Amino acid sequence: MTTPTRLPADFVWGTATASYQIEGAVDEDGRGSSIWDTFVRTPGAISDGTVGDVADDHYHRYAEDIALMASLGFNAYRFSIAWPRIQATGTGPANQAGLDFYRRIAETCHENGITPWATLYHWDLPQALEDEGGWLNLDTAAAFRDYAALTHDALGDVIQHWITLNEPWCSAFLGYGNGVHAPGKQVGTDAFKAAHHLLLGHGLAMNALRESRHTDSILGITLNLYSVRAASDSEVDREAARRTDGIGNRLFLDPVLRGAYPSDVLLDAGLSDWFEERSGDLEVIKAPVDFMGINYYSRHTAAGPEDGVWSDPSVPSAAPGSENVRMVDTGADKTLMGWEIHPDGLVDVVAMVAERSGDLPIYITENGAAYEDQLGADGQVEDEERRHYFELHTAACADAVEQGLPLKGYFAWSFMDNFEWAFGFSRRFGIVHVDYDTQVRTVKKSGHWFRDFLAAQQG
Ligand code: GBH
Repeated sequence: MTTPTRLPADFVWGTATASYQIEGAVDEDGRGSSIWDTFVRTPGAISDGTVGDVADDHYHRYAEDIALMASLGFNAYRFSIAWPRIQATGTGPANQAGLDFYRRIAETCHENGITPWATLYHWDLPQALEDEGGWLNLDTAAAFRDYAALTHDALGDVIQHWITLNEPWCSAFLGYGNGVHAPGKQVGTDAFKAAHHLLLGHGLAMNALRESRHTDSILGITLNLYSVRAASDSEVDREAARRTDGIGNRLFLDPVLRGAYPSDVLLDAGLSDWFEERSGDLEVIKAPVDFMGINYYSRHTAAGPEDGVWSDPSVPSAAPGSENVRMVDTGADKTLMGWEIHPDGLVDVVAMVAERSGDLPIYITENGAAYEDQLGADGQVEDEERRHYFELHTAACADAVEQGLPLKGYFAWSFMDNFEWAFGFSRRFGIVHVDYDTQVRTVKKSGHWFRDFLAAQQG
């Protein structure tokens, strides 16, 4: 892009966070424990051995945090609601103190001219539900519907935008496939069943929210999508790309938007019969959404097994059925996560969704980069690489809009440094630096860049 990026005046510009990554206060006001409270105490689960008990202490500092995002010029804030704050054990009546906290967040947003976007599930399942099988248990889908309905009923007057699930691929395949995320289980192809129960929970919640008294709510789901291509034209590499696209994209997009599972994916996993018996659930899963959310970070270049032999899909992996898929290093620049920087992939995934959903509004609900940040002696964080990443990806948003794709907004991940799941505090994604000893927030160069960029959008 040579011309400065300029998007429509009504384009949504936000930042995003998630409850367990920022809130802390894990024992306050009746919050129950979640699978992440348990998982972080499993030896070896978190690379730096840290836990999210305090994190960014956002539970107590939300007002200054929201004021800071407003001062940078953002007009939306995507946060998540911790299920165990609303229902300590995942079922039963709502905990008023939990609801009150999120009402304060929403009201503080409004006072600051920011539109609140609530995600109902960003991975912190109540531990009591995991004890009953978690997402492997069909009942969890109904429990999620009940939780979603009572939360939306209580807060629908101050929150209009709702996202049911964040990245069900991660919950299913990192939580129950390779076990890198909570609850840390490795159940082989049963991880596909977790995916189905998550999607069913989404559909049940969609229907419940749709029927509620808050008829002006705007409802959607967030998927992490893969911009995938084959490493070469060889049959085995094209097969690798098909499998990656199948599990990473089509397994979630097709049921939500077309009411059907991709048959090749079920066949790979040897689960066609299991899914056939549950095909009635697809009526629920395809409940119409008002928008689609996409979390986009990177492109994946897939190659197949060198010997051309596909292994048994019951071997634990992030994506059962794709054990032998190798992600090839193309030599492109990468972030500290090792994720390739490929801004055009953002346009690819928006186009992938638009192809299935027509004119439905699409939002990038997360996009961002981890880098090693140093707080300078002068109190500056010179995160030029992150600034550049955001410059490239906001320009890609402009490209998507220019191409006529229905992209309506963008949320930077993340507002501030936070607990990066299996990496603990060792990876920073914030446009605001957090000193975990003092809880002092310092706007990074990337944050200042956003402030100027957003001001120019208005000018
Ligand atoms: C998001 O997940 C989360 O929603 C957010 O909470 C988190 O902090 C943020 O990203 C940063 O990690 O195939 O080996 O290349 C993103 C999860 C990351 C899942 C990339 C798929 C591919 C790993 N995605 N990952 S690999």
